[in-house]
Amino acid sequence: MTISTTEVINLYDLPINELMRLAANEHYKNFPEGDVELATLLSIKTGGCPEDCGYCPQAARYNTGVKAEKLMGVEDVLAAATQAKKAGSNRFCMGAAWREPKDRDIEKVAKIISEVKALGLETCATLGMLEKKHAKTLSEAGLDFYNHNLDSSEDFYGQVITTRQYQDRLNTIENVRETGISVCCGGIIGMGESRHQRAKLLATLANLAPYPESVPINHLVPVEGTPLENQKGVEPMEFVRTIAIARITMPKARVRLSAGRKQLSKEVQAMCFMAGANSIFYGDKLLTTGNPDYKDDLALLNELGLKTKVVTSRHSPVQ
Ligand code: SAM
Ligand code: DTB
Ligand code: SF4
Repeated sequence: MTISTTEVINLYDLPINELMRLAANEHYKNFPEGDVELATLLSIKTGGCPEDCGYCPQAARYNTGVKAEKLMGVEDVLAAATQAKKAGSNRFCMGAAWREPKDRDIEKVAKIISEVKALGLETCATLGMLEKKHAKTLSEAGLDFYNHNLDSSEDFYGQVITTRQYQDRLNTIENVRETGISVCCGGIIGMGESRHQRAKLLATLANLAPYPESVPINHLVPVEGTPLENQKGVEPMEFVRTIAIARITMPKARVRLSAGRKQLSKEVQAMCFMAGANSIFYGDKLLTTGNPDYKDDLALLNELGLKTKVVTSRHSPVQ
């Protein structure tokens, strides 16, 4: 069943108590445990990216102070993954600042993935555009999820990114799907888009067939040196509404309260969990910018009485 932008707009326009009730119903129906998934990020290849994404500190063309580095070695990645596992993380997400990986990059990343997987963590990678043959290699290496965000509605995309087309993103998502890897796909809120454009992004995500298993909702982190450095973002309640609508329109997905949590109060984060968010990025760093301290996150979840997701991996956990 497809969802129209108008239907999403109508959800945005609901009184907050009605919107939250609809979201809470879907949340309870599909996730009766009410647990929160913890996903830890690691930038395995930082900076020097040829793309021009207006929000991104890793684009080579902007002066953001992020230095270009080479792909990390397996041992260093494994050390970070082991730490994440010890801290209770469920999923290890590896990010690379590439437009698209080359054959030799895929070989190296495949090796990294199989070793991280062997630690008993779910694996996720975000490496830019992906050809089908590369997706297949990653799938065979044990990749559980591929993150590739649509980021905005199609009609806003060109205002933020000119070095690729929206259709390129959709093609990669299709290539990933076809190899059996689960899709992690969401967007960024607060880049200067209208509510109508936010609604359009949510409708596009919900109408992917099937919709993504993981939906990261990022709030823009304005980074000095990027074209969006002075962008004001959205009111916190608009962000909460967006999370609630993601829950209603993609009821079985893990909706992740993603980048931008450092700018959100504990109370707004709590409202996001009540609106149906059931995943967070967990660890002191996102890719290049900060994230709340993991001890503070555990304290917040504890204060709210929220359980964290139990690891169900078939692999033996690290001692
Ligand atoms: N290069 C790959 C790509 O673009 O798909 C993977 C890495 S890229 C950094 C992954 C995602 O990070 C982007 O799609 C975007 O959603 C998010 N992101 C990057 N910079 C951000 C920022 N300043 N604020 C919020 N989200 C951001
Ligand atoms: C996603 O949706 N958000 C993450 C992850 N997927 C790769 C990245 C956020 C990056 C924020 C800016 C930075 O730390 O560089
Ligand atoms: Fe490169 Fe990804 Fe950053 Fe865009 S978002 S500049 S593709 S690392």
